[in-house]
Amino acid sequence: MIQKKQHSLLNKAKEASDMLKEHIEKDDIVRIISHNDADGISSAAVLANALAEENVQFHTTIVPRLKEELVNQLRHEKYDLFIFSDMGSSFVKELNTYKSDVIIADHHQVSDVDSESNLVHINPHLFGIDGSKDLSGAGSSYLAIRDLDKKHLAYYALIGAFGDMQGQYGFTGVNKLILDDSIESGKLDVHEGLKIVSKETEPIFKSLAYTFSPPLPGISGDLEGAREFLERMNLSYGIKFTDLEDEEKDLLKNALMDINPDIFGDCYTVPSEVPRLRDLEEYSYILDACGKNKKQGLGLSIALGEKGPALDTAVELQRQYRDQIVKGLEWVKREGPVQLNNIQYLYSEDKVLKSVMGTIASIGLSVELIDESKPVLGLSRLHKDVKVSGRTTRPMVDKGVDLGKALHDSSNNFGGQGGGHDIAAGAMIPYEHMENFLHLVDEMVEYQLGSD
Ligand SMILES: [Mn+2]
Repeated sequence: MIQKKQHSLLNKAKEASDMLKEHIEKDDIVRIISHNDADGISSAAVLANALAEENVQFHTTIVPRLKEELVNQLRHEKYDLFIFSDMGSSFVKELNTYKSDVIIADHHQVSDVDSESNLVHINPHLFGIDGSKDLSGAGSSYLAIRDLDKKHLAYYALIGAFGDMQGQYGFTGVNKLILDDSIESGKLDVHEGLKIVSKETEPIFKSLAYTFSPPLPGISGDLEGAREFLERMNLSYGIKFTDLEDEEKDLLKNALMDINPDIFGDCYTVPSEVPRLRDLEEYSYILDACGKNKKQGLGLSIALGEKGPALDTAVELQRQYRDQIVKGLEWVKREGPVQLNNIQYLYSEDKVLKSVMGTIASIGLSVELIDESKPVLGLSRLHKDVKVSGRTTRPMVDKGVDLGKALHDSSNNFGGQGGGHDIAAGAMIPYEHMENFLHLVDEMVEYQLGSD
């Protein structure tokens, strides 16, 4: 069954590769539109790298959200092929009416509009495959170029998967197939080790405090907690992990595994990359930091091979971003979320907190600063609107919670927009309706839990 679904998806992807080949032969310039998060930037990167290798020119735009306005504007641009990656699945109706060819390589929820002959739509949901854990946007994008003999680019799809929190507990489904491609290409190395970040670049207390997945309760996001933890073992917290003696590494490994056994496991590295980008999960965090700081172009240029000062700038953005998350988690620890009956939410007008609200909602949940028995919404006000990021846990989804649906329906009710996955979703709503919106989401989650 699973094999059959994958097979149908791969057939669809082959149609995209065939469409691409036609345009490559005609020397067309390809227009790429992608999303500004780590997955979206990785999606653009896998496509752009493939096109560059074929000596095809491309023009890329990376946006925070695909709006109808942009979709209607793009149709007037004189390109023969448009590729929408990590987005586009909700605009099949509009894209069907383009005069040019279109490829959508997405993994978000789909509407039930059939594609016209100018459009190839790659999306795991169309084939009964779960796009929240088995394939990312970058994965869909990779599938679109896979048939052009591009297995050496497969690791970008894994970076995207990490960006969408799909690889943290191992790769499954189509992601596993992509992992195998990547290993087969000789680019990727998989080995067991401690899954802590910046092992070669940061003092160890920071490596620990900046490790959010797997979560280390009491240490993740807590510089003080991380320092005390190391001091209790008489380990010097100021040196890098790679500078520890072997027996110190073992001591640390055992102590960390007592907190969370998942901290020791498969590490995915690309040895041919520069040290800072060698670990794929960390690569995704750097792209994420670029996107969050509206420097998506910088992220893309790094993924297209630019290093040196560009990478230094990105690493500095990552450093600032990590500091903001730590500040945010300290705030969560102090204040805690506001409780409704079936959901809880975080809201602040503080400029720094606002910018990381979705992230701290998600990390707060995983490091057990936030009670996981209720979905959490992170709310940040942007002028007249409020941006909502919702997160819950797999056990809550198993009990019936579907945040994508709850946020979609509730936001529509108040003139907003929303949607996403069952476990993670987002919305944009008018600020004036925030209170009512929250109560409606609360009721919907109650209904979802009760009706199961
Ligand atoms: Mn994505």
